[in-house]
Amino acid sequence: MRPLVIVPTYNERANLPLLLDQLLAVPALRILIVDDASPDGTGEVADHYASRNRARIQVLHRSGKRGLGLSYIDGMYVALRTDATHICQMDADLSHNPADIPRLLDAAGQADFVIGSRYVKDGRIENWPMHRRLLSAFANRYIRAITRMTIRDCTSGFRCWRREALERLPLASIRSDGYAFIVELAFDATRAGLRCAEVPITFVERREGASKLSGMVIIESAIVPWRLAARPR
Ligand SMILES: Nc1nc2c(ncn2[C@@H]2O[C@H](COP(=O)(O)OP(=O)(O)OP(=O)(O)O)[C@@H](O)[C@H]2O)c(=O)[nH]1
Ligand SMILES: [Mg+2]
Repeated sequence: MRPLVIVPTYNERANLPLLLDQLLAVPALRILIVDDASPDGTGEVADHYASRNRARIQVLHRSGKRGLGLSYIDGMYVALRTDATHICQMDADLSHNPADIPRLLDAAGQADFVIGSRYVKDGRIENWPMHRRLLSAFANRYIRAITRMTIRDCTSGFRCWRREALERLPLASIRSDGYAFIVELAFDATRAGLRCAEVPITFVERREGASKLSGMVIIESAIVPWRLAARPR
């Protein structure tokens, strides 16, 4: 197994060192950071770590804040040019625990892609205020009802793809960003007939740095499920 994890960053300077230490503790895991020229210097911190561990850490610098979705797509193209057998994705804010990655990789033995899920048995959320819990729970119900997807946590950004599964997705035609990108990717995967497994995770609210969840992101997320549902089979 040759796993690689893609980590998009925007102003995560305070979280990156601890995150990288924890990711390096996962056996054989290679790390691809995709930074959108963070004003707080996250990109330089990433470069510093990469210069000390070129075998396992790589940094993709993009010019300016151009969005989470496009960061992932660029990262996925780079990942697919390596010999990685499994390509994971996760947030940089320590909401996702690197120590869970081996469980995701394990589950990929019986599935094409695996989601670290808050909404299956034993899944948890820590330190989220009630309004964030309600928004997330509602968003998942809303998306499932409109798109008819059966995935419990379609907005989770903690995932592991078998290389062959990712290769089958129409990455070039994905148009949405933010949470909507995460949802569209899951939708395309289900439409492609890929098998999904969900493993429980404990999601912990970020302690450092600021959330990038904006009104625009929420509006896009409300519209995208309708666009997906209207797509001909
Ligand atoms: N490269 C890149 N990364 C981004 C962009 N926006 C967000 N990110 C990263 O994507 C991940 C998720 O973003 P968050 O701000 O944590 O968004 P969130 O998890 O929806 O919000 P919180 O739960 O409040 O933290 C983090 O690692 C961010 O640094 C972007 O435009 N470009
Ligand atoms: Mg977050």
